[in-house]
Amino acid sequence: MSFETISVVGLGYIGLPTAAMFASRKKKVIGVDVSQHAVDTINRGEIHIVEPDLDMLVSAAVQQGYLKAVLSPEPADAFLIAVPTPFKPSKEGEIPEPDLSYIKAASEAIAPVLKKGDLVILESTSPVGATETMAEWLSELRKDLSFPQTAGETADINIAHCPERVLPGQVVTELVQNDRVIGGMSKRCSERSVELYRTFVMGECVVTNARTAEMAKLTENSSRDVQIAFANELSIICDRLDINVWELISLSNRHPRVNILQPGPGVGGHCIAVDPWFIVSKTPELARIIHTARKVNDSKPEWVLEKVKIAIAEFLNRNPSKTARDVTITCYGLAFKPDIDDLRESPALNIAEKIAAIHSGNVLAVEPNIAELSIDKIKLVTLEESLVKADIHVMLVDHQQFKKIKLNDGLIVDTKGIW
Ligand code: SAJ
Repeated sequence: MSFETISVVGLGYIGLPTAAMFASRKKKVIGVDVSQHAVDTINRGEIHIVEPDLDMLVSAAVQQGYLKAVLSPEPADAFLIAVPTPFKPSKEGEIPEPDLSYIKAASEAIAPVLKKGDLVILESTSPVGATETMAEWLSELRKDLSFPQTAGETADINIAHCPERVLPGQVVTELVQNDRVIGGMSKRCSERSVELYRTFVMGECVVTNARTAEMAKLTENSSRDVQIAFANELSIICDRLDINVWELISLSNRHPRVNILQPGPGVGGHCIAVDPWFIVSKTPELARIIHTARKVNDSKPEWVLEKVKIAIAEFLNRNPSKTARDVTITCYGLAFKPDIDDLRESPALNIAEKIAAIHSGNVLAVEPNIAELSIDKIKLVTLEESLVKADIHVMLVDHQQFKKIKLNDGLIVDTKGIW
């Protein structure tokens, strides 16, 4: 049975591009989101998130009648769930637990419209076992249908986990080009999922089971987190030993089997700083390196703050007639990584806020990718203005615009090694 109508539940950074991609291949796509604003914006052919080339794709899909957004699910042949999986609030020092409430809500929303032959795919990054849990929720709600956990290959509803793995900023290209991990709850579930993704995926669709697919996604992001933690730890060691860590890494990376990543102010975004916790919370006594890496990366902003305090003391030492009130500090970059405008879960923003909280003088920020900033005590300025006014320059994000700067005076705290 082929897929005439495809429903994507959750129209965020992953769901909306995926919906638009199916629509661009002339599939009828029903996007579902709980946000009226998102639904209205998409139905006007516009987008509510920032991602290169997505605006054109969505506008064309809506205009040609292949994509529409709605608040509650309608019948379809395949349902892709792409809702957030954050973690639950936890106390300082506790291991955060994943919050599956959005997946549960999505399951409850689609259950009434499911029919025999439908395929349900969980795309949200999930702890191991979440796909089976979702299948249980659905079977509880639809006792008239059979599901793969009991009916296997003959199930009325097929279920798979196919994690999204695209890089923010390159979503449109990576959705098509990347290989796809397809974790069906049965062979048939995998086969049907491959058939669905083949609609637009040019990369290979590699089949496994649901639990391995869940763990594969968590492993990819944890691997990156551990490698960045190694670089961050090196940067702290090198600072103590008076060695330039960037020179050190570039020398070590000349070895044919060494490939160290880059240190920075910490790890941000909604994925790499979150997903490793899904492994740690499942197997806390076993996930020792993954847990330590999280702690190393999470503690880096505090270390940077200490460096800024030392720079303030150094400035006052050099200028005995001045007080802290007279010292102007600029933070260069607030986004969670270079050349994007996304400030969510950003270590750079976190450091800027911490500086503003402890410093009695002016705190400026240069962030070329945003037009306004409404944070108490931090004033958004142009690069030129900062270069004239700042006494201490804190480099937090290596945006293109900052790489060309030549600083003539002022103290520098450079977390990215570009000055
Ligand atoms: N970072 C460093 N040093 C580095 C590389 C990155 O400090 O050498 C920092 C960045 O500045 C940023 C954070 O790590 O704060 C994460 O950035 P990223 O570019 O490594 O990754 P994300 O979070 O934008 O996207 C990741 C990707 N995963 C992998 O590369 C394994 C992407 O493919 C996933 O789809 C995405 O997570 C996701 O949605 O899970």
